[in-house]
Amino acid sequence: MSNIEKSYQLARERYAEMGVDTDEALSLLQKIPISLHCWQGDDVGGFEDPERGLSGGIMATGNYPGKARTAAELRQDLDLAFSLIPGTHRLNLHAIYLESDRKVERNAIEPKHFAGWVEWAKANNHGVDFNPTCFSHPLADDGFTLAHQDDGVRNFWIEHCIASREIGAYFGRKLGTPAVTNVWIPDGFKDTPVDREAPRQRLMDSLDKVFAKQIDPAHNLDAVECKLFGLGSESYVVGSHEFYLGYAITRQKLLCLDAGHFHPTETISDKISSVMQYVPELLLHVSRGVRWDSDHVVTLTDELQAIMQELVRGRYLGRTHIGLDFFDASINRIACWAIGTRNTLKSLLMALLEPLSTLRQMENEGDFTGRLALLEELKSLPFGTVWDYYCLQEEVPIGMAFMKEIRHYEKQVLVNRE
Ligand code: RNT
Ligand code: ZN
Repeated sequence: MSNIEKSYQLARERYAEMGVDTDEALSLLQKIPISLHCWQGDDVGGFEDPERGLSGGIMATGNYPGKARTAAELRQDLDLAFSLIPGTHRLNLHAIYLESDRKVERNAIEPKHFAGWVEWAKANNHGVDFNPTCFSHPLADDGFTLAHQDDGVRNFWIEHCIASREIGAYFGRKLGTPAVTNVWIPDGFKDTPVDREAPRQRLMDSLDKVFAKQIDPAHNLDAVECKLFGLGSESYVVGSHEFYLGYAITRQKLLCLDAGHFHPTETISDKISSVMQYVPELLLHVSRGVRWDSDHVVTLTDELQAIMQELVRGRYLGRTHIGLDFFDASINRIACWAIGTRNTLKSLLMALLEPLSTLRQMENEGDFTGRLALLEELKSLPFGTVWDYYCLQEEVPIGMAFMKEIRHYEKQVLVNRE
């Protein structure tokens, strides 16, 4: 027996004393897919036009060498990232990651432009999620897309979103697992608008057109993502939280909550049990805002743990799709995926290792002292040992060993990309 296995046996006993079954927690964890966002691999560039910069009020800062320049490079990087993460996970793809020899207009994208991704996903057992790209485009340069005043521009983006849902459904059909197609648009004003209503009416109308066609939920699920502000849309964002909450409830769409899209002291963990009373399912963009929606790599913060605790305690995992959303160009991009996803899984595991029935009983009986004492004791239980054992079981690197592989890849592959 290896040291990790020996330690695990002890940890397992320690948890069992508290009524927690670590084996069961690990088998639950193994079934939870995380959707890795392709855009961490190339600073949200995409392959449509290498010259075109990122727009839409989001930004990846830094110039760490070795970003992926082609779909083949991105898939190669993703393969490494996935090999460092225990479990079987999904890929979250944006429309600008299409593959084509000639320029394809956004409103003319077709499933065939994503055939390479399907092939790769099938071969590697990844489900795929999808996103229309309503930014980094001349018709989005004035800051408006689905809520644009001009019918022509608005229709262009409606067509793009309709085409995107079809591509989501194509992934769902081909891979046997529904794609979550998430609509996020940057629309908003830098300075105080006079009319806050008209753009919202236009957005509502556009979305109804986008979603007019029924698509089998076994193939595609629609989600909408709100935001508080962006760079250049500091004063007003059309698709605010209230807007999309109402939209998702009335249309029974998935609501996407991005951890970085609220006021800095506002957390999404407390929103989950409220919105779950009204929307069918939830999409999470697990991210980390630092002072603002800065999309930092997810670390093992209190809020990350609180989010996962809510999903487990509220039994929402079956109705929640967990996706990541951050983009850091100042450090190794593959490490970003590995660190952020491993942290997301670690916090899920911590939540799965809670003696829930004891905690609930204490709370229901009004024993708040006991509840506090137990919650605090749990923090120093040998969770790390259970995690290491999980990595061993899933045949992925244990501890810092994942960085050795990244360093090696950096020397062998990434440096040659400059
Ligand atoms: C932007 C949103 C959105 C994007 C991706 C690239 O603020 O969070 O989800 O990050 O679509
Ligand atoms: Zn997001």
